[in-house]
Amino acid sequence: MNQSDVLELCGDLHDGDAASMQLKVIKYLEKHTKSECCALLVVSEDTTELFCQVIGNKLLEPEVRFAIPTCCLSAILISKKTMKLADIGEAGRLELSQRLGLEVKCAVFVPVVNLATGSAVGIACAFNKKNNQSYTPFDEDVITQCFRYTIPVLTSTLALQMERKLKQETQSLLQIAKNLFTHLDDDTLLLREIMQEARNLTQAERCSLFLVEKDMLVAKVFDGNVKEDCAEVRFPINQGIAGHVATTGKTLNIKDAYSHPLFYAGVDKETGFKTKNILCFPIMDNSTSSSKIIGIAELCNKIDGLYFTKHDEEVASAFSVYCGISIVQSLLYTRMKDAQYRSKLSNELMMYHMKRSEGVVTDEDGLLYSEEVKPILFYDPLITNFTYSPRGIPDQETILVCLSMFDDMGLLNSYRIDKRTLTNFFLMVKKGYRDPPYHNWYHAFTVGHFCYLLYKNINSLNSLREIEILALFVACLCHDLDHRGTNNSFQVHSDSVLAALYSSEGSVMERHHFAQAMCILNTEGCNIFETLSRQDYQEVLDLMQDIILATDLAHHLRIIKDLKKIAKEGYKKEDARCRKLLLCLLMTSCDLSDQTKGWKTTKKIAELIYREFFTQGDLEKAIGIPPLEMYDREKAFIPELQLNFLDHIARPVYQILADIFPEAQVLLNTVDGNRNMWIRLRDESKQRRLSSTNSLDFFDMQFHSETPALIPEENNTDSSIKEEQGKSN
Ligand code: 9GA
Ligand code: ZN
Repeated sequence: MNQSDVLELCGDLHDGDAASMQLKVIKYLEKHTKSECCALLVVSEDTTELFCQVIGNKLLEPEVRFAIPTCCLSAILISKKTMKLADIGEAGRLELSQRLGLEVKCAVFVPVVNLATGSAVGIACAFNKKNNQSYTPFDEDVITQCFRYTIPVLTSTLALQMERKLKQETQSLLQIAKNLFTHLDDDTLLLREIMQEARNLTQAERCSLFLVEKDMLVAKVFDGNVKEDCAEVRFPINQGIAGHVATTGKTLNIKDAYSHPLFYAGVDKETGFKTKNILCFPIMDNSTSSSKIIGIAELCNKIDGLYFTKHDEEVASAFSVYCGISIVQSLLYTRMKDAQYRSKLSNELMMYHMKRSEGVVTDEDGLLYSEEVKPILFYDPLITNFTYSPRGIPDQETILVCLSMFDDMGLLNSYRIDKRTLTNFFLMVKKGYRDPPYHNWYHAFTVGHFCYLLYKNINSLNSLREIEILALFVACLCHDLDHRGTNNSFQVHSDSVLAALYSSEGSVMERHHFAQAMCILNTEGCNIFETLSRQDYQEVLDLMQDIILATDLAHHLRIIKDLKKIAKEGYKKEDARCRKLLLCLLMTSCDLSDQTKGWKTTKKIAELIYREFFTQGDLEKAIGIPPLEMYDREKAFIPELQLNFLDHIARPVYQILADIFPEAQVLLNTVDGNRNMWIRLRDESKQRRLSSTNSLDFFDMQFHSETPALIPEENNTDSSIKEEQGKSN
């Protein structure tokens, strides 16, 4: 043997590519052992297989692989001794001939040992020595010597190649993750994608995917070529190979399906598919701290190979993480969409019934649409006075009065709003109120009317832009839509749906009132703003939102300092922020305007308010929350509470209003008049309370929720009160 030949070979191994290096080594061996062909079988990284990438001058793609435990050559790896063809027997000869694609007539197998570790890293094979000669110890020596010098560079190149392959796989996994995450909106497509990617990754012929549903495994989507349009398949979670994986959570890599006790051959018989080996792995939901099995993937028949490798198991386990995430997300997405549709549907249904239900848009109401809008004074010559309480206007007339007020403010004309649409809108808003004692349509109507009073009685309000007037008036009518007679704190503490929707932003009810207003505007035939330009449309909605949110006392308390500053320094109509604050103040003065009417109205309103408050208090007691004093019919002392409310909330509002607009001074005077009445009542009640109570005093209602009697009625000249009494009795 020529040492310089080996050296020359070594010098030539600079390719950096394992296959072409092997080609050179094998060519060298063939030449120096005078063989028809040579091959190198390399032990896989996990030491379970021998693989062959090159045979003779042929590159094998894919590589040919032998399972070490069953391979006829495995004895060589253990003994590290050379063997001849005779040593592996006829069966071995046939196996090699078949798998390597040549007729083996004579052979020598030499172990390739890593001298550093002493372990066998491969087997060099020389086949069919030319001229029908046999292999000699000299040939064996040629082979051993050759590898002695080439094996370091060969193994490191193979390792490098492995590394590169891993890197590529990681990258393709990431690409797959990206693909999976783009199908989160369609679970059928997602499952198909998962199955296809799983097959590609592991080189499997077939993939089945089962989702865990209660105690069943369910397959709804099937692999491309099998069972095209089949209904779903389901079986108990403890059945078969998939069932085993679903219950243990451990991957099963089955090399020979038919010899596995859990394998059920029935499906093969039915489909004509021949299952050889199976890689079955769980798909977990790791979204919560306790991970849960949500699905099973079953891969069948490794293509062009023996069975699934340890490496395939690893790839599958990485892949299954992405599957888990995407399936969980997709299911969440579907559920979310579902909830969205449900809520949309219930809104539509609600709107439908609001429009259709009797008494709203009936024939008698035809006049609502046909007649001209009447001048506002037609309804009452005093209707434009601050002292007028609109609570006396009959229920059926309120819509017509709204139309007249709207028209009288010039809004119908300015915005070319369709009268029919406006009527629909008002009707819908009216219908949008429930019937608690206080927060009903009459409250909204009086608040809207007070807005109209401000417009009529305060000259300098024409410094507001018309769109601001429009937004304020519409917001007044909408500002308590769908009120349930309970406050924000109650929503939160009773875990209401509204709290779930809005509690993170605060102003729970107010956000709901605005959302309801939007809902009405989005109902066909009710969008009074449809004729507005895009810009005006956006602005009027923004204004409405700000104004409605300003009816939350918490908001008012946040801005009261700024309002007081405006009162002191004067209102600058050019300043946008100043105008916004003013709109908030105007809204709150509308909301509390019952306090600016005569004593009878004020008193009546107190009764309605406390009936509503005490009902909430009863509900709070029922769910184990101690109510605040003013909600507790057993603790509240009404005159004292009213004085507190007037002194700290209502009076300052009208004080600021009067500071800015002198015309509003009369309002403050009335509030003060009512305040004096509450002082009298407080002092009288205190005396009466000491001298044991009379059944007709207003504490009655605190103890008997169903008896609304409050204070003995005075002789009534204000027509407005009669209506309200009719309602409450
Ligand atoms: N604390 C005291 C009282 C009202 N009398 C009391 C009234 C509304 C309101 C906007 C929470 C609380 N309250 N309410 N409220 C009233 C009449 N009365 C007596 C003891 O109309 N209250 C509406 C509001 O904020 C703002 F910014 F306008 F001032 C504050 C209160 C109601 C019913 C929503 O509280
Ligand atoms: Zn209100």
